[in-house]
Amino acid sequence: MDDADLPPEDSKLTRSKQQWASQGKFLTGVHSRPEEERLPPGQHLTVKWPVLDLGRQPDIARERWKLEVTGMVARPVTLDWAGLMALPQTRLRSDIHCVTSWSRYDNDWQGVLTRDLLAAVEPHDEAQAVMLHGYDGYTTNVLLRDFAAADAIVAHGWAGQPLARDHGGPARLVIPHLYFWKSAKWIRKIELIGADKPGFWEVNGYHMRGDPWDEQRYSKE
Ligand SMILES: Nc1nc2c(c(=O)[nH]1)N[C@H]1C(S)=C(S)[C@@H](COP(=O)(O)O)O[C@H]1N2
Ligand SMILES: [Mo]
Repeated sequence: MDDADLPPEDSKLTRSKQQWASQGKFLTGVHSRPEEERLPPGQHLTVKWPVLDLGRQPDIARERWKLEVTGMVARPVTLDWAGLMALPQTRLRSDIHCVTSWSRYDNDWQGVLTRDLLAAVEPHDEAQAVMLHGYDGYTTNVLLRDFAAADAIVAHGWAGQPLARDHGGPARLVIPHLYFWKSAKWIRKIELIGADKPGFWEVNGYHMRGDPWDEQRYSKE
């Protein structure tokens, strides 16, 4: 029988729609799920980009800036600005998740992928973790496999502009899949180490790994 001969309320489409309504099909399947998956548990969205640090914002001109990549590597390097620029340059977009519960979507970074840095220095097999050092004396630790994530970047540009000093310019690390305290600003030294050991916040009660999807905020759960 042709659906066009029936009253609309008995058509296949009407019956399907009634079924979808009773199942809540589009409520869970289409509308809310993508949002829930993008924002980690306990986080809220912000549009502005807050500034968080220890209160010392070093003023390092690009001409004076240097980045040491050292430790358990075959070919340690000290990059000056020209050296950083000579490495492959990448643009990518990622979200920020700060442990203080704000998240900010769609940050456009420009810089050098950590994978490209690692390819240049050739890590030893025994290297398991990385200590990141800022010009302000800040330190934070990450596992080498987190440091080497495909979207981790030493960023010198944000939204098409040079990275501002208060956000860690001339250059900072960005590791999007971990809480933002792991993303060291004013990066001065990247040190590959054997066993993982705690940096500044990790000594002060924060988690060694800091995965926002597992709410790894503090060292005591
Ligand atoms: N060198 C350095 N890096 C740092 C910090 C710092 O105090 N010094 N603070 C961390 C913390 S706790 C956060 S939340 C982010 C904040 O980066 P933003 O100021 O660009 O938002 O930087 C991280 N990296
Ligand atoms: Mo933070």
